Amino acid sequence: MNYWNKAAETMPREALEKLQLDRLQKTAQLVYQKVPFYRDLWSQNGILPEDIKTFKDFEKLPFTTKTDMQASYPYKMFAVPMEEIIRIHASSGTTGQPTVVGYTRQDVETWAELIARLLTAGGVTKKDIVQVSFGYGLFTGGFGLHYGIEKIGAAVIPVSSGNTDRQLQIMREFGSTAIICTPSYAVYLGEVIEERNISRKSLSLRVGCFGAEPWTEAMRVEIEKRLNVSATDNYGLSEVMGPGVSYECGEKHGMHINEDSFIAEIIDPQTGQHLPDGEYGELVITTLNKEGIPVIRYRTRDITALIPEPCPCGRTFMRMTKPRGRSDDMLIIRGVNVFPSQVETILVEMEETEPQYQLVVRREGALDTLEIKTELNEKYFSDEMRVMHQLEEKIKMRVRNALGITAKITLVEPKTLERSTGKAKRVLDLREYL
Ligand code: DLL
Repeated sequence: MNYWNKAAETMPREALEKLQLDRLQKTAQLVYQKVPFYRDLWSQNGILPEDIKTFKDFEKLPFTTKTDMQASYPYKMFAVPMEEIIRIHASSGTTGQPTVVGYTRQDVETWAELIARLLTAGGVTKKDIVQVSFGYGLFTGGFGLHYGIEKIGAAVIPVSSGNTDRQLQIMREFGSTAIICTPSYAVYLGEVIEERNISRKSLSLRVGCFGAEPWTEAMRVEIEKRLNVSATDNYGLSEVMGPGVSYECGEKHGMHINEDSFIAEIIDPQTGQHLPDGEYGELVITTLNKEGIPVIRYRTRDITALIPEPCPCGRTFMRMTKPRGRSDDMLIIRGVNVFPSQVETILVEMEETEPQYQLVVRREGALDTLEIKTELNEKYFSDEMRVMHQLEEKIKMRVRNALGITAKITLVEPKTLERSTGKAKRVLDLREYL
């Protein structure tokens, strides 16, 4: 079994829970003493850090939200003086004010360790040449992965995002054996490889570690085929670290949460109450060894479920399912909850369409409407309106059967929907809220 840190990754649950409680108590003391936000919030609720003696006590702590992080812009959540901070990143801020995060030297070291685990689990070894096509910058993807790759001793190519022809030239001429990017960019790379008639033999790729956005099992099959790699998923978010929160092993069935560094909880997003293992809800994360910005019970807005069964790989860290998307990405169309990933599964499984799509939501009168734009596979293109219409009807039926809603299907020509070199934008919500 390919572990990076066998002792940590296969620690017996009892020892792991003891370690978690110990680290939690230290983190609670730290934030209470150093971060006014927590001291004020806990005081209002009559809580002292020494009250946390068990995991049940922990559940009394108030949640931290994205809004709290934004209100602390830029440095008010930091638990150490600036002289201890050696790196600053920020979330993209697509939903309002960006959140700024700071890392101490120890945080950067811990981060590299957690990334080394995900790379190793995904099949990367020191012999690999790893092309990082995540953006290097305030986004945590590029630099986050970079230090973990160096830690395991592989050769990192920090090409960053963009310029697809150059990416492919480097991939071929430098002999990249591993690729790190978003799954949507991986699909695009595959598409351009085909378009340029680049022979698979001229490429040395064998593994791909993808993350930073939701993607389906159907998309994995597509990427593995197009890039000729073994593809694994990994998850994280800037507010609690960046990449490195959870990662798939060779089983490719759920992502192991680095539980020596994080406590994961699943709550009902409406009531805030815990949900039983296996039920989908909002993921809440507490950091256990962060120094720069420790966070307590951070509401990620990501919808996932915990998989309590032990994994055949031997890791004892609990797994989470692939997130379905963020609770704020969930569309409610005429009362029906729709995640873009559900549409993705339908489209990717159909031969007639390419794995490229966009969902457009409008309000017409009092009704919400959903339009699904998807690209036609070249082979199925027809000049006959009737044939195209039949195909649209076929997709419409599948969507209706799977999701219970009627959508307008628009087939567009191959390669006409916008490609992203980072996170794909799948939803265009044109509803006006009065
Ligand atoms: O996307 C960190 C990251 C970089 C993770 C590289 C993995 C690889 P943010 O930009 O703060 O950080 O965005 C975090 O992206 O709350 C999820 O909604 C989504 N997300 C991240 N990874 C996955 C994944 C990085 N594997 C937000 N599956 C999170 C589904 C993901 N969604």
